[in-house]
Amino acid sequence: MTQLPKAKYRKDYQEPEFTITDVDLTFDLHPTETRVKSVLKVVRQGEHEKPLVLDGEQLTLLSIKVDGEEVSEDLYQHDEHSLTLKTPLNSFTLEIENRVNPTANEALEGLYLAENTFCTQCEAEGFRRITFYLDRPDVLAKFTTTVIADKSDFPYLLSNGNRIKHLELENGKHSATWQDPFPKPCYLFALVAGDFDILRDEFTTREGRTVDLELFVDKGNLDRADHAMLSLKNAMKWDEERFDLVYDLDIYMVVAVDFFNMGAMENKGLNVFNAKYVLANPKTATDQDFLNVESVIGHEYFHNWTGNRVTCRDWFQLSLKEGLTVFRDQEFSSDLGSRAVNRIQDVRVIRSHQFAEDSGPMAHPIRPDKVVQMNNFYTVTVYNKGAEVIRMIHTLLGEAGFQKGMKLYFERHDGNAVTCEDFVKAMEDANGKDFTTFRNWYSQAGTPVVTVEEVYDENEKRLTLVLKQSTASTPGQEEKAPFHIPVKWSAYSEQGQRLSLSDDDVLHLKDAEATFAFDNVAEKPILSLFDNFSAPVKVKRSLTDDELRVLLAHSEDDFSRWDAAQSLFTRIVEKGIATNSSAELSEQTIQACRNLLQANTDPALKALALTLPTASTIADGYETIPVEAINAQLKSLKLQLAEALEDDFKELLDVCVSEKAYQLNGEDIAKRQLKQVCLSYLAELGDKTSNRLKQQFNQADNLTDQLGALQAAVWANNAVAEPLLNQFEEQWRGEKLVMDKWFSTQALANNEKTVERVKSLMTHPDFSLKNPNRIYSLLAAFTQNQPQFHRDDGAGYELIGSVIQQLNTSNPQVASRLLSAFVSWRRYDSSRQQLMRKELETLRELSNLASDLFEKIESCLSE
Ligand code: B3K
Ligand code: ZN
Repeated sequence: MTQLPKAKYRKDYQEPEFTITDVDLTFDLHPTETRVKSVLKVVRQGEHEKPLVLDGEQLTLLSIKVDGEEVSEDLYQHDEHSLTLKTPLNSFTLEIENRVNPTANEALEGLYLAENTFCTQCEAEGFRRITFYLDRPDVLAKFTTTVIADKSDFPYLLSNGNRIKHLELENGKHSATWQDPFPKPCYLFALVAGDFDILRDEFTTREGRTVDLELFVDKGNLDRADHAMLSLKNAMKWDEERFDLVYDLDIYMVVAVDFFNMGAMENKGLNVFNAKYVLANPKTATDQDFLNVESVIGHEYFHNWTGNRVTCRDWFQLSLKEGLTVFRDQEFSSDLGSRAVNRIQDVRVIRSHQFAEDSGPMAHPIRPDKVVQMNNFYTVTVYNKGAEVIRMIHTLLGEAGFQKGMKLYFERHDGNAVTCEDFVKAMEDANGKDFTTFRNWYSQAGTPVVTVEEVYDENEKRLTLVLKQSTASTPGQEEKAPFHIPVKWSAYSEQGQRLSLSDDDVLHLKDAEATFAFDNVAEKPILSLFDNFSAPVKVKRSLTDDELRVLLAHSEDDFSRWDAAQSLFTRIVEKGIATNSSAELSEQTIQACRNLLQANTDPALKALALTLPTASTIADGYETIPVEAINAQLKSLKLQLAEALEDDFKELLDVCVSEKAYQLNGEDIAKRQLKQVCLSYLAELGDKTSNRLKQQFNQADNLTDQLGALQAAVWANNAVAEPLLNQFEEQWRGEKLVMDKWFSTQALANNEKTVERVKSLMTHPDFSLKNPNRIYSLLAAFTQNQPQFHRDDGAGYELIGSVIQQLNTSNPQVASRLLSAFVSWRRYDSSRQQLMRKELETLRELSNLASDLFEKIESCLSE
């Protein structure tokens, strides 16, 4: 490495010394030698004589002019990362020409060419790989963009805003000019050139304006675009109704591409999407895929206000737009679908991923203080915990108060680049509240642990509830101040009747400890605490199994019912581990599960409640993770449940099997979900389920059921697993997004041949280390396979370590995502620690280690 990557600190923020008001870009697209001409109106900010320093990476500088005059060589300096220009002028036009090579760009950041499509990705700091610029989000300019390319290969030339010109040129070329009237930071710039099929539609805003909607998909994929279009229209309508926010341009374009590092990107007026979040029809996409399309289409659309119209001052403020926009997309999905199901799924993400991040060496507050490589901070903490923090504000203010805060936020900050503090202040001011303690959620990392003590005084008829909070130290933050923790709650009798102990359904824990006393309490109540997961905390509490079963059966809060089931299962697993024996599932718990299966409850909630906690959620409760024991206990518990409830599962499965053709609606989705859970339990019972599995696989008229049968078979190591895998491959070979599921299914199989299987699948014709989706579906999925990735001989580590090494130079962002699997290495036993450490050390020695990997490895290995 020539130079060690340097950290940036939030506290060092300084306003820009220059700004850019107008940008005029011309791209002469060529696969290996694209020429970029950039004309910038630059204005000095404040009184100083400093030079102008523009960011630029991997660019070939061709020429530089100020106010039309070539700049002499002694007045500028060009190094690996920047272009420095000395000038006494306060306001001038800077004209730069440079060259880039889109074909060589496998990192998929900046301008790249993949599968005959030119495409850009600029967030966070990719624009500097396109041309020299002030690549920071607090420089907002109006962009005009002209794209020139060969017309037969690239009939569609797209950029942000409205198309103002189209010209036929010589040599079979053409050009299109786009103008975006809204000033924006360069991370929202986009350009796409290629050949597509287009789905067109319109949306009429509530002000009566017509917005053209255009969805660009690969040729032949029009029959998979309808759901994305419908989702977009639903999102536009929902944002008007719930948030009072109306779309602002006359056109909204979404382009689906195959090569993309993440889910999608909210570029102004021109979203670029990973095809997997656009394309869906019942044969090639599962119910979950349909729901994901809706949520990601919504998310990117909602960014138009929360992210684009009001953007981030600096990248430490990322959660300003991401936490808020995730909250908005979660609410969108909940308003359109099942609120309870959505909530439970969101909590599962927090518990199995965010809690782990918050207790590891990369733990950071939702507003980080220190960053080496910004791409490393698009995390479950910034996004999902960020959304939980917004949700707590919503809990504190209620819907009306929250919307009042949003209104003030836009009144104050529309068109500006602002901070998380500005958001909190708007919420406070609009409601006359004081969020001083609440702000600790922004500044402190780590998951608070809330300890609950309950004492019921039979004679005094008084209940005393003591809540205590503590948060372990995280890197760079030894001591933690108390958080403001909202505790939603409800109370029940032993028979499950709802009791009313107070009018207040939220308790506020703001100090290290708080005592709440309730008088005139006739009988000992069972409290349902943290209803709806009202705060992202861990709870320590000694409820009896009987009490948990009462909550499971009777809590009025669906999340708490699900949570009670999860606690019951977790206890069984933990007890088995502690006693080193296969812990028994009690008759009462079996009966509680049976009651649930037979209850008049949403089938999707039954499915979720009967799904065992993930290995990583269980692991979170241990300082040193007992890999084999967790695996053995989860297996044994699943088998015991399958045996005990066999008849119930069979009966329900038959009830859920539909005679009707596939339909995408909440009721049918829920039924298929429950059917899948039943099938996956029955698959544990061995060969007697084989026929059912085959039957469902062969008769399915949709991918949800077909893949469901395949996964149940493979994950239970059923005898039909191999034949079904072969059949699936035969049917879907070449269908990339469907084959991704075939890869994941095998990568997640819990059997001792999985490492070898994954290795050999890397040579499959449908696999490629160049395409992020393939890497995620086979290799990232494999790292989530606790027992097999952590195989005791280290074969899993070696496999992923060697892939990271290969990706270090070609696609560091994707490499860094895979590296996350090693970050918690200290949580494993000493033999595994050694093996994981070896991989980390090997990577650290790489001569050209990417900053993305460098940052994570350094924090992992530092004492
Ligand atoms: N804002 C983008 C993520 C960009 C990631 C850059 N490494 C997508 C989103 O959150 O909507
Ligand atoms: Zn986002």
